[in-house]
Amino acid sequence: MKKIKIFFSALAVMAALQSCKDKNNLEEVVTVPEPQKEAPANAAVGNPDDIKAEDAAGKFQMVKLPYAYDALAPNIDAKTMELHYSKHYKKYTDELNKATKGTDLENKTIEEIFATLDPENKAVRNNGGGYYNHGLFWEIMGPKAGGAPTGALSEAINKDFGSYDAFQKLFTEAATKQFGSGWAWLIMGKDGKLAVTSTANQDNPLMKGQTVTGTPILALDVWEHAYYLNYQNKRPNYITAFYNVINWTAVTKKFEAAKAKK
Ligand code: MN3
Repeated sequence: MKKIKIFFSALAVMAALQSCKDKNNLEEVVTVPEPQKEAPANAAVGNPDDIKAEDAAGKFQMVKLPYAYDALAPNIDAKTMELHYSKHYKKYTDELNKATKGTDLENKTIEEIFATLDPENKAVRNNGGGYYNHGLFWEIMGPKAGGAPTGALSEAINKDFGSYDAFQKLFTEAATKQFGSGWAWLIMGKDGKLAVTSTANQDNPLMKGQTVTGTPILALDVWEHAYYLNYQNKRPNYITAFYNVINWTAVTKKFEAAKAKK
């Protein structure tokens, strides 16, 4: 009988402890939510597929981001990608639609617009550049990418620069030395040869009046908005990280398309 009593007492204590524990758990669940503090610094905020040009019937629509905002981390963090795509890129697209709507430019492709560009038309120059440059930038990056190109592109790089390392040195220099905002490019010139160049602001090598012209096949955005959240003033570190996310398969497609037009 004594044994049974002790057994039941023990059960009662355990039940009391359990209920106490449950209360504590409940309290934790209720008081815990402070998601802002808990979330990792580079947490993605949204889905790129939800972002569309303001003017759904506009001539220029956003290129679909072919991966999630956090797919390029840690090389390019999710928050930077989210802001860059959903705010900056969207703004260029919206402003380009506004600047071309009802004009004869509305009937031209973006490449045709650049070929006959009036450099004084700042709205089309800046927003058209921003629209095209970013569209290419999204396409030539990807997760599980990087390394060096292969096949015909690799051969062309070796022929026109001497080696992949020599190309990379030139491209890094162009991206590093571009003063202020701009872009670094790998292009195919009219002569069919590859070349490295850089442009200021949202200009690009397709625009009439640029010192070096050609068809872009690789682009790197060196505006501070492209790296400042993660790299602050250390642009060289961002450039180094960019090589880890170059989708050489996509770049090779751009290269083949440029070659086919020659
Ligand atoms: Mn940008």
